[in-house]
Amino acid sequence: MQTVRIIGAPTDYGANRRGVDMGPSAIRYAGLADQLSSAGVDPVDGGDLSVPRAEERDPDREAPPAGTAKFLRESADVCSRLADDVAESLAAGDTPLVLGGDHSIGIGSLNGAARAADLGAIWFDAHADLNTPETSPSGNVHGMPLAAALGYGPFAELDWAHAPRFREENLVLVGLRSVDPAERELIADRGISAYTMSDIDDRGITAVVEEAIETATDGVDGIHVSLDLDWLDPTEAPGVGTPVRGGVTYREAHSAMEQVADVGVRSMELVEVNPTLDSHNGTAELATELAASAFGKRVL
Ligand code: 4U7
Ligand code: MN
Ligand code: MN
Ligand code: MN
Repeated sequence: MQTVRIIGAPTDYGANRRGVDMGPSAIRYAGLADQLSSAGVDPVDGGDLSVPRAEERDPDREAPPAGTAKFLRESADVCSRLADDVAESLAAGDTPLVLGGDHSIGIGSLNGAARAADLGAIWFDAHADLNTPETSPSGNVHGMPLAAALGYGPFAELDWAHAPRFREENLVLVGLRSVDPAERELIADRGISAYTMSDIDDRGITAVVEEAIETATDGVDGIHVSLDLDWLDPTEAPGVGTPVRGGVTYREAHSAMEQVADVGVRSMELVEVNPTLDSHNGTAELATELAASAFGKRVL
């Protein structure tokens, strides 16, 4: 039986507001272990990484100098430990499931995954997360993980974050509807595979995800799935810090996760669940259901 190793990364250093650090608790409380068991995998909970509270760290977080990232050092510290845990769990033959926390932790999970296996990645998100401190309109690191994973920006210079990295050709963004000018330029210049909500409108979720899987898996051993809950429409997932109208529906999200399950998910993260903005823990619950679909849960 496939062992899914749950790793909590309760950060909110990278987000635009507090509360997303409660994500791992909320997702567990919503029944993650039972959902995974019902998907036919064996969940093993490795607990949470220890993450000092933001207030203890940087009273100036609201006003960082332009062109810098808020909590860069703190984010890098968590990500370096997370990368070790992800790499270790893959090396042991397990499937890491990282619970965020804000999406800055993607820097750690992608780095750890790339160290231990040759993978592609599908980034399900309303946003491109391709900023660097120089291009970011906000200074928030949760808008930078994909750029960092590809070697852009200051994270790439950290000792632990050196290559191996994900290859740009095996990286696919799905569901975009909020992209900053510099991100748009990077996608065009580098020819990064990206599907907007309009592509999903035109072609349907199944065709888009099928193509995304083909690209992500081309020449590698499997995929990492990064699921930012703001990928879904805010009516389905209100408990996120940066909601954007016009996201995928509940059924489209499940359908996409069922498709990735068919090729096999080697590594996954569920990020950006913010319980302080949620309604009756519904977004956390949705995250558990989508994880179950991604690990093979079926009705019949
Ligand atoms: B998330 C943003 F400007 N692009 O960089 C930024 F719109 O992990 C949002 O996808 C980033 O939720 C959202 O701050 C990061 C903004
Ligand atoms: Mn994101
Ligand atoms: Mn997002
Ligand atoms: Mn967000």
